[in-house]
Amino acid sequence: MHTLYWKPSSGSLAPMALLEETGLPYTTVKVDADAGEHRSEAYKRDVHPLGLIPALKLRDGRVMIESAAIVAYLADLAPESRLAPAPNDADRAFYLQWLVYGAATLYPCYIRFYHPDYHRVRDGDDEAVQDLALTALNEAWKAVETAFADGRPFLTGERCTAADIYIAMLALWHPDKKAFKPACPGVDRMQAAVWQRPAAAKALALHAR
Ligand SMILES: N[C@@H](CCC(=O)N[C@@H](CS)C(=O)NCC(=O)O)C(=O)O
Repeated sequence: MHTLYWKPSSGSLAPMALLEETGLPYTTVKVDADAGEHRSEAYKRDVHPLGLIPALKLRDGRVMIESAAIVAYLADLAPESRLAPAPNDADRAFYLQWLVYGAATLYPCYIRFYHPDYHRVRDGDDEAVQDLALTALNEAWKAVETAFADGRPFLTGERCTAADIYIAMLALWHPDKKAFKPACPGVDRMQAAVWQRPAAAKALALHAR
């Protein structure tokens, strides 16, 4: 049995959606971030060394971190869910590309935007940090939109993969939904399709505050 450490409105959404989609048995630990539980020495020692969410305790008791890695791991663990192209499928290259792009390029823009204090060098920096983060975020989303130029419903083609679920989570966090929709219509259609899936929708409902 896996155990997901999660909190509402956070990067545990995609891992939980994967657990729901795959039907793998799991339990959850809801981290009381408002009380600072994730910053405790015990949490950093036993769960996440940086005091972040999510984390996944594996069946053997070890704990893995990094939301995209958790998503990829779960998709591979349940091949019958067909959420990960097989290693010998050329789509696998782009599946991995978008998963890692989400984690390495989009996610950090959000952290800069929503936590300008983490990047503050001097008092009064926050607005400039947020402006730069939003510009970088919108540039980064433009690149994702190119995947949908041929009208395909999902990032790698006709089938929803774990990368779509991950990117759909990140699309939800955009601070300007009104501007995002017309700027990235392909991403917007894809994310709406992801959240219509009953299993993903269950995780989304739990993550709403
Ligand atoms: N690279 C990490 C980032 C995780 C992360 O930044 N999580 C945020 C929530 S979305 C968090 O735990 N923030 C708590 C804090 O900053 O105190 C991953 O993808 O798992």
